[in-house]
Amino acid sequence: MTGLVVVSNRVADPGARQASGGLAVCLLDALRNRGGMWFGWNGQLVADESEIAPSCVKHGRCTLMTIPLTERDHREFYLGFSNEVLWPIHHYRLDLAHFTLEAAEGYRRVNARFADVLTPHLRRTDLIWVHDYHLIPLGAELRSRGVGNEIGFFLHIPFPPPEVLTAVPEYEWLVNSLLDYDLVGFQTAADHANFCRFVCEILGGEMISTDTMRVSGKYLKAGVFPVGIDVDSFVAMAQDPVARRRIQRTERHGKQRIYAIGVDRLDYSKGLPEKFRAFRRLLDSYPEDSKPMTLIQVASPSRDDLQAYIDIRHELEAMSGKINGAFGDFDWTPLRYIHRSVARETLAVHYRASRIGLVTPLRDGMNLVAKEYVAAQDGADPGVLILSRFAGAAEDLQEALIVNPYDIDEVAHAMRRAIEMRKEERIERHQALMKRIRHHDACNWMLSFLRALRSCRGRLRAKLVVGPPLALANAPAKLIAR
Ligand code: GDG
Repeated sequence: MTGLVVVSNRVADPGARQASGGLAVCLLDALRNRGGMWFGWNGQLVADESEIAPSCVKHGRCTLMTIPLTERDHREFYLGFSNEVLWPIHHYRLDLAHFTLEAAEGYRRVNARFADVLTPHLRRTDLIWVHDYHLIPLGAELRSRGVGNEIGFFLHIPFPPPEVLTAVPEYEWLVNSLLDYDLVGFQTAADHANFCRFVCEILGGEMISTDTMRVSGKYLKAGVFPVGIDVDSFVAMAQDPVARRRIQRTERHGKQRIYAIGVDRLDYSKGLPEKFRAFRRLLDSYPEDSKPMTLIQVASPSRDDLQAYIDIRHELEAMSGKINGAFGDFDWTPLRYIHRSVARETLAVHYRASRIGLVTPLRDGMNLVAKEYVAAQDGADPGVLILSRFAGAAEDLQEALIVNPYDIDEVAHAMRRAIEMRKEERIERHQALMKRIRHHDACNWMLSFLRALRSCRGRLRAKLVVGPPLALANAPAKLIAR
């Protein structure tokens, strides 16, 4: 029977099922049902490569295999290339990218090591599914070790147009390495179109059909697989009576308020300073006699050893202090800024208690918070989702109030509109959004990707021209030599 092998930078913890997102739960269930393995970094650091040994833990038919990284790997592969080059560039932030040859080499080295460790554990019939920007060249590394299995890759973050990508030194090599996968999946049609443009305009490939391309004698499928959530688990969590009672107790002591909620990793791509500015604009223009409005912003800590993340944290702390200082009162804190991770159930209940879900990233692959907010609403009296046009989710969730997050007047106006919106319109919009998030839920995402990958079996491989793996053949001399 075909087994599934999932590879990602970090591996989900099956013991923390409740805390995990829908994607992790879905993948773990699939691994348990069909048998398989999840391979990745265990989050630990060791001083030297000689200390790296894989450790395997069995959970029924699913094996979790993990390895540590060295401190140097962490600096070069994880922080350096993945998060200081690929993350900013893929989020259109060329100004924040810091490229060094050491980081690029560390990236290649760790991908090669992942392939070395994984290859002996693969069976011929396994389907291999590689995730995200940390592991773009892993497929090419596996091919160079003789792995002929179907290998798919899914990019969770945006794929920018060639005009942005070509600014990265080594990018041609990197995108070339994607050609060794059988299937490459993207969040949105816009990302898919950008990738097709890159392959055709920069690499000289051609489209054979809407989802198949040929480049240098190789065939590759690329498709759109929008990530979703486990809708029912969020519906259930949002109605949890214990958590609800806790919120009601807190609120009883305060005046009746209107809440808006934002939940984001503290990342510059999420548009948090712009969101705070828009909120301030709303407070400035708010009629005196209306109910006080409170924005709850959870900004969970993320990559806080990188300067760009430290800078934005300081900026947000200063902004929230200024807003509360200028507008707050003895019984009102307009902005509740929470810089720590909050339990998932608590998030769900707060989503439900908030009239507005404020999801305004400057750029985002999909954005699951938008879908979680919709799932958590009371269908009989739902809140309103305000969604950035630059989140992948906006391609589908058209019944949200779609805004330009850079335009703080537009966002402030959308908040006013959400507060004043009649219940009938809110219900109508919510029903349409629920249909959409159910249609593209976490399990559909996984099943449709795996179906497409399985359908590559033999079909594309048979057309392969025998020769050295393209990605390695084209690797920049300086990268190979060093
Ligand atoms: C990447 C892409 C793409 C956040 N704070 C807390 C918490 N969260 C949870 C949310 C949500 C998840 O983390 C965040 O998911 P997003 O999709 O919003 O964003 P990224 O983390 O940037 O994810 C993104 C995603 O991959 C999937 O492909 O959609 O575009 O950037 O589930 O609820 N969860 C808990 N406490 C928090 O404080 N428990």
